[in-house]
Amino acid sequence: MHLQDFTTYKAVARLSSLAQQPYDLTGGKGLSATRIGRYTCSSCGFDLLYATQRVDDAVLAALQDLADEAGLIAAFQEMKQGAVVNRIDGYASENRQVLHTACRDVFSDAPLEPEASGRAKEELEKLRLFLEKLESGTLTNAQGKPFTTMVQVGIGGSDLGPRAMYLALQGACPSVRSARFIANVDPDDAAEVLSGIDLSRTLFNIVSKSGTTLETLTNEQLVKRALLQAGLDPSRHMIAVTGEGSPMDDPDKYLASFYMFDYIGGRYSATSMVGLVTLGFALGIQPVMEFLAGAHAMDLAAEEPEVTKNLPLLLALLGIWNHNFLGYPSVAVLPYSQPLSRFPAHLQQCDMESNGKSVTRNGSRVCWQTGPIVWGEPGTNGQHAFYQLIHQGTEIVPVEFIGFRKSQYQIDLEVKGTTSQQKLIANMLAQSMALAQGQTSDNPARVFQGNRPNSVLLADQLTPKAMGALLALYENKIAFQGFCWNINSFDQEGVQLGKVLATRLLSLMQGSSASAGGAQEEESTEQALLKQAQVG
Ligand code: G6Q
Repeated sequence: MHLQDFTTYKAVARLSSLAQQPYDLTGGKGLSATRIGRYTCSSCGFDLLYATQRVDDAVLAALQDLADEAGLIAAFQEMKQGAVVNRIDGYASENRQVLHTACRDVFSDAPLEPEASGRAKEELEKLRLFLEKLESGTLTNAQGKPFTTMVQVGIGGSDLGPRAMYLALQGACPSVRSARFIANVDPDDAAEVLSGIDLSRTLFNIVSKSGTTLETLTNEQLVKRALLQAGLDPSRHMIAVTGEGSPMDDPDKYLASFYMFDYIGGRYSATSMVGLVTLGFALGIQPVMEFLAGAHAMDLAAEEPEVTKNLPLLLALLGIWNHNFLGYPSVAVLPYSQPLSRFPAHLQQCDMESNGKSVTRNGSRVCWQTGPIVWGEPGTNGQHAFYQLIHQGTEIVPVEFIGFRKSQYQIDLEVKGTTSQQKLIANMLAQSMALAQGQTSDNPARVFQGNRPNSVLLADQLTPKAMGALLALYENKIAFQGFCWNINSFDQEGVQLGKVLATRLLSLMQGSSASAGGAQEEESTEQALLKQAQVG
């Protein structure tokens, strides 16, 4: 695997010079029919229309050179084959394999990493049997009634991806069962969820890879108390997903237990049991398998060496062009699909926790930009909110639009000659054009400068298979960018310091200052803060 500084690649110098005069999208000829036809990349049911990016053939050729020089495809293949890529050379680090792709490499007899895929298959089989028991009525509540709700209790990677996937797919697979989520240690999160469900028909799915996360363990106690107060036996209403050997790995305590493994990062765990148990409960095993098949297909497509034929690699390199060469600090992911309402939040974690890094895989400080700020909201709602800045603000925000030709529920109405779905897609394409082409006017307030880079990702319908492919598309995009920037996309040291300080503050709140540094004559920063905030 290459461990080379980003700035040392020849293609980087070439791209820097091309960035002095990027392609002009404005005016009549900027977006010709030929250009729209040529700059489209299709894979796994998705079409990426990227004529609205500020690229031309010279830029695409240089991006190809960058991918080749940096050995991006080889790095991705090594990751899938089980190389220890979660590490910083010469320093203490997690020092692990990165094998979320093995969770979906379960369809052939010769998976790339047989051990990890074998374990994934075992867990899938456990899930299938568990769901069968629910279906057949072998597994019921104490009154013999079926469970109708699953509440997933987990945070970060144990919440964001699973929640986004469930919301994305609940409309695609009609079911009598549904899911809710509790993540925040804010007691109002649990209180709101608990107040709206029938506890006697609920299974709580406690999800924590480490089995030590403060928020999740606290919320586990909260739901346990709620069950006891309702006269219910918690051991009949709680299941767990955790790492092997974690403090939560206690099968006696739970009605059922599933494993996830240390080579699957939290933010990459939606296709492990962390995401699949709740999805399986709410949607059934068949959609789960289709979801995995979609993700696996995109993992295979990501091995294509030609940039313009490899959707995840192309999206990654367009992102690098906008961020490192055109200098735009953020990227907005704007799904024109209500079911994808939490997908930007998931990507925010997956991308920013992965690529928000300042040291290389050799431990030296980077001297180039790494991950961008990622944000987004569903369209068309966003159009009535923050699009003003995207069109006319001084900050240029590259946009990744995502849309589907058909709605999920297929309940629609023609009003004034068009359906709601047509209105939705017309709006998305209109935004893409407006950002790229802009508009001239005698009135300065009505000038749209244009040249605001964006791309449109389109598929037929948001099915489980499409969702799997979309998830893997972004996971692989993020991995490619991390390899290119020579950073470790798979650790998250940056979340540790806050946790340590919160523990110190909590011990002060308990009246024990021992862990805050022992007896001190002067008030510590922690004590002063608590006093000033009046929460001590
Ligand atoms: C993700 C991070 C982080 C993690 C949560 C929950 O990559 O590691 O968001 O998922 O902190 O951790 P547990 O699953 O161990 O409770």
